[in-house]
Amino acid sequence: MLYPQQNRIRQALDLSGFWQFQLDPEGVGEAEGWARGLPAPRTIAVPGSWNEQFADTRDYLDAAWYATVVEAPPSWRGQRVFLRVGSANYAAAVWVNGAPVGAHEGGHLPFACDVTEHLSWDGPTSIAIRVDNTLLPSRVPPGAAGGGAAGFLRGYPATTFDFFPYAGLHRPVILYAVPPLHLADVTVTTTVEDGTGVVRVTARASEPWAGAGALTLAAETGPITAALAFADGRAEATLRVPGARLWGPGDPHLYPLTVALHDDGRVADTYTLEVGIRTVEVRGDRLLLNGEPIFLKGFGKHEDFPVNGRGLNLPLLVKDNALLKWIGANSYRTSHYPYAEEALRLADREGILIIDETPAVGLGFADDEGLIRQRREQCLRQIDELVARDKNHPCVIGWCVANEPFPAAFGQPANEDDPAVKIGLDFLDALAARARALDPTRPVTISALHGTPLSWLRLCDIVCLNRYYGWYTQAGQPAAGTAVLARELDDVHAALGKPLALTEFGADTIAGHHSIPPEMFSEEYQVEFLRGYLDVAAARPFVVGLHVWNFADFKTAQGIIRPGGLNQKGVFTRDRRPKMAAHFLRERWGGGAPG
Ligand code: GCB
Repeated sequence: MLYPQQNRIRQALDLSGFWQFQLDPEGVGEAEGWARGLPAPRTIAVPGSWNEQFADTRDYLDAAWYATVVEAPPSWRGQRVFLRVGSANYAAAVWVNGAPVGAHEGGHLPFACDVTEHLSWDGPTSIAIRVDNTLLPSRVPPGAAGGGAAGFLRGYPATTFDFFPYAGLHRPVILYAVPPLHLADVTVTTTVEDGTGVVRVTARASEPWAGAGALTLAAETGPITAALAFADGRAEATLRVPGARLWGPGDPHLYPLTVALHDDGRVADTYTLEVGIRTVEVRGDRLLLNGEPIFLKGFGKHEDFPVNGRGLNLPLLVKDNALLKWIGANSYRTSHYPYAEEALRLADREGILIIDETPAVGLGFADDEGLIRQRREQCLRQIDELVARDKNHPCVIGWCVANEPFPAAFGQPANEDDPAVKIGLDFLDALAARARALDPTRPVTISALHGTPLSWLRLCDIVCLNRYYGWYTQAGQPAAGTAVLARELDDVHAALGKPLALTEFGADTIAGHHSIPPEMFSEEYQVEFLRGYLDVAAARPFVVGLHVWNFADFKTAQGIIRPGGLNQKGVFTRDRRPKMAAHFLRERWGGGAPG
């Protein structure tokens, strides 16, 4: 699905702003006709989570309705008009002028409804979106009821995951118009042959159409063009860019590529993408970017900020990227769900490498078979939607298809003969295979918990490990923790011969709390803890990445291990002030000037 674009042919109207809002705890809205107007609305901001905008909605996760009105421009008549919801967490149903136009499950990926037949052309059109984020064991991520997650994580609200279950319309809602015959999809892949960038483009039309089109790539030496010949609605062409500037953290050069569809000799539709020419590859136990070994320095993050909740926050994206540069990081993982498309577009421009993760966190395999089947279907759908959304971003260097799946009991070492291990293997194999089938150009991984069966790790191109030796185990003894870590990394590498990355390691740290000798929760302890992990990794060339957990403190459910309802493993506070560890990492990673 192409991100809506405003150009001379395509029109897009961003409906971000103040909407009407009403909770529907009894689930009566549909029967009572709320799709045509809310009986007792209040005002809410979109995008944004509803949890922090009002006092009475903080822990509310059941159904709620959003409503607004819009006047469709008369010039759009005769076009096809779609309503695109960037992120409705978790399930959504949409009505236009009271008529149902679509529904979607899965909180972090966009969906679009064709609303052409339902718009008013001589007055306002009403839009209503019902969203609910009820924590159900059949959903992904699963809610705690019936799930097998760790009891200590089971706070309030009852999540199986360690972040607050923010709910609502988290990203822009956009009304957009395209011609009846239009470009429905574009796929770009790049390789490099003897310094020449090879850009392969596949374009798909909205119908099985035959006709012509064109590609134009704006190279520094002038436009490079190719003709497109559509047959059955599909066309392919290859562009060659001699002496291409390869995209990477040092020079994130983007080439504008315009795809045009010609009907009766005129441009019927056109769409422009920013293309980064680069290759990503796993060779032996190394990760290569543009044929050279690359070491990932960075973080697991969250979309999280006071008041906005998980809502798109453009200044925060800019600020966070500046802090990544300041600290000397070159990458992050979209833990534990796909981030806003705007984040990826910024990362494309700034040369930040991203491991793109699906919402598959908190999956256990000792549950009811029916539940596991439902989650599997949902996980596969989410991979389809994620790859469709993000495949053209050069910043995306890998797909992470699950975070910390666990066989029977969370965190317990697994026995390969355990039936839950086999069920999990089959499940995760299907996810990895789906990602590879959709996109053979990027490595696939799983971020794996301590005790994950080797058979599951074998599914990964890069083995990503989340480890907390010196925190959840070997508590208070960072050196004992790193000794365990060193042994385990050597064992896993000897068994699999693949590149390893530590995609989580960290210690909760209360900003301003100090102690000598270092004690848990102090800033000194966080530095000692991180230093130990960095040293172990530095001595092992097969470790190709270090992502500290976490970039910044973030909100969680309330529970006994999360004072203030915060996970405080950030090296920045929630409002982005550096802890001692941030300065330590900057020194180790050779950070830059304040951005
Ligand atoms: C993990 C999870 C992450 C948690 C983290 C922690 O393993 O992947 O979501 O926040 O541990 O701090 O406990």
